[in-house]
Amino acid sequence: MDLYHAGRIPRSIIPENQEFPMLSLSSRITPEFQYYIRNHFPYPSLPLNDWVLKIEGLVHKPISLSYQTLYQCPQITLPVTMECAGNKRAYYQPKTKGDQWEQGAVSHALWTGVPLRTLLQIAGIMPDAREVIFEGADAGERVDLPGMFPFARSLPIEKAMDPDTLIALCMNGKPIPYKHGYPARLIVPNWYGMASVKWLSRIVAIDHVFMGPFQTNDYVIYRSETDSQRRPVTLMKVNSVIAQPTDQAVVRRGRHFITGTAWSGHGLVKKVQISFDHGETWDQVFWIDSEEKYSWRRWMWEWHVAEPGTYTIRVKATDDKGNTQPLQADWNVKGYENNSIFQIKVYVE
Ligand SMILES: Nc1nc2c(c(=O)[nH]1)N[C@H]1C(S)=C(S)[C@@H](COP(=O)(O)O)O[C@H]1N2
Ligand SMILES: [Mo]
Repeated sequence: MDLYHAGRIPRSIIPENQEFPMLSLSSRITPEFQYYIRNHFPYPSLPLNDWVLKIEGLVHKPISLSYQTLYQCPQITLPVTMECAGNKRAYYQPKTKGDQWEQGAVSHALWTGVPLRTLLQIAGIMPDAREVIFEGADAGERVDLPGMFPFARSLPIEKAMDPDTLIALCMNGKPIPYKHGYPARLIVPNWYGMASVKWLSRIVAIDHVFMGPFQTNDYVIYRSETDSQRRPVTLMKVNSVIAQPTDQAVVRRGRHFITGTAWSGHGLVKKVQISFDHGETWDQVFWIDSEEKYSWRRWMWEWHVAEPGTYTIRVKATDDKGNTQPLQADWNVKGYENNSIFQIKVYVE
């Protein structure tokens, strides 16, 4: 396996935020010790003996599920690439407020759990339910509003009833690590990570639009404070990264492997292209991984370079809906959804 066990890259200490060390991308599945971590609050303390998952609101029979009961429900396993909406924020010009994530606020794991839909059906979801709220056990203050808030997010009822929206209990075949949401977290394939609420404690079906601050203040795209065209962050945009070599690397003439990965929340990744001439011509890279729903695909390019000089390498991904990475992503106040074409400079000596 890995020769070099690079750990996560810290972005903030409390709350704990850490990147996946993209440079050491060596397996499709991110090992637990490298999977990125994104928290809004300090970790909650959750004694498992007392833990139950409540399902209430617009349901005929509100229920409280113990860990054991959940575990006994039929489960499925899905590979899911999860990216934080703030990934690559550090590359926006002008810079925006918030943790300066480079390219590692993204990871890939196998998640095993009970389809949420099964549980909503057991509780008897009512026909007038429009959204479902998911509340985490972590809570704290915000700088922009008075009071205490739990981390809570909602999904439209259609996404909540999608057979692949999971109440996950296991990550990579083991109970979910504490930092990733033990005992149970939501997994919303194809959506940016904020939707996948960790340390789930309560699920509430409602007939209106949820207005919690993690729904209406954060994870909203707007281009200025007065922008009237606001929209919520939902599906992950098509995106890619170059894992190796690193930007500004100095290498010898000869043969080098350029490697990376690509994903899209809108569909399957169909193409990753590489350019050495400022985007004039593009070549299709070679796949390391197969095409798989909800999954990133690693790729590589064997680069033979005979001439010393400065080389600019660009990579862009395209999905099966025809979405492709733009030269310049849509800048927005909160610095979300940066999927600009990735570019590095390499010096050959
Ligand atoms: N309860 C809770 N769930 C949460 C968060 C949080 O702060 N609290 N952060 C969200 C965000 S913004 C992301 S990107 C993912 C990160 O999941 P991870 O820490 O397992 O990588 O969790 C989401 N779920
Ligand atoms: Mo996130």
